[in-house]
Amino acid sequence: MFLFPCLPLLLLCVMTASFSETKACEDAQKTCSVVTCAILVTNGTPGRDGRDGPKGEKGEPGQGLRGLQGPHGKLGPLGSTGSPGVPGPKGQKGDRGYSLVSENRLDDLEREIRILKSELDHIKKLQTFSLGKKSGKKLYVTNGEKMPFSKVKALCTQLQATVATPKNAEENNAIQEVAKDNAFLGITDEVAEGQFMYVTGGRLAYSNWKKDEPNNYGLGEDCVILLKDGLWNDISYSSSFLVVCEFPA
Ligand code: FUC
Ligand code: CA
Repeated sequence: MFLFPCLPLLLLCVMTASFSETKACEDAQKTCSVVTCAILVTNGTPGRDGRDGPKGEKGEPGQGLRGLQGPHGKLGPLGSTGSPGVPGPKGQKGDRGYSLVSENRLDDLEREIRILKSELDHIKKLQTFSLGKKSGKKLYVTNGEKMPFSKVKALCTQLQATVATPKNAEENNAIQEVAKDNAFLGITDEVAEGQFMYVTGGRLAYSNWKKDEPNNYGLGEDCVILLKDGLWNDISYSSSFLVVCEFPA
């Protein structure tokens, strides 16, 4: 029990031993002769860590769980061209190539077309001149024949034209000059009696009826003729009158 008073001294001795200060111990021994400090100061406290050694060799792959797959690496360099593949199946027979003969024939045809176009253009000019065709005006043509209205319609349609139909006084005069006789006009009231319409469709925009006409005389009159004096009379479709066809302006 008499050791207790010396305990703090011994602790101090241990704490300072690393500095090889045996002096404190010697001092302590003077006052606490029972304790031998020699045993307590044999090993000093560990020194500080040394520097890191050289890097060791790469270890063996670990045995733990595999981590998640990392991102794709960079695109590698282009590989060398592979060997040619197996030839494909034989294709269909191609078109006949242009031989020198057919090429010359094509040139001949093109030259002929150019000449024909030029001749057609010339004939058109002669025709419009001979028929008195005026620029921007409809062309009225007659062959001098007289026939029932149904035949007049059929003939004009065949010529890609319509039956002459005056839409104003000027056109009425032009038809009168061409006809010089009673001629059918492209106007009828066959759909509704008394309601005269254009054969091409639409109600009348202009009329030039003779006095007391239209009168739907006799068994009925659904067609219209242009009289020599330029006035109109309703007439039977079965009677024969001059055919005058109208061509667009
Ligand atoms: C007048 C005309 C008729 C017919 C008859 C002979 O009555 O209105 O359309 O031409 O004459
Ligand atoms: Ca009449």
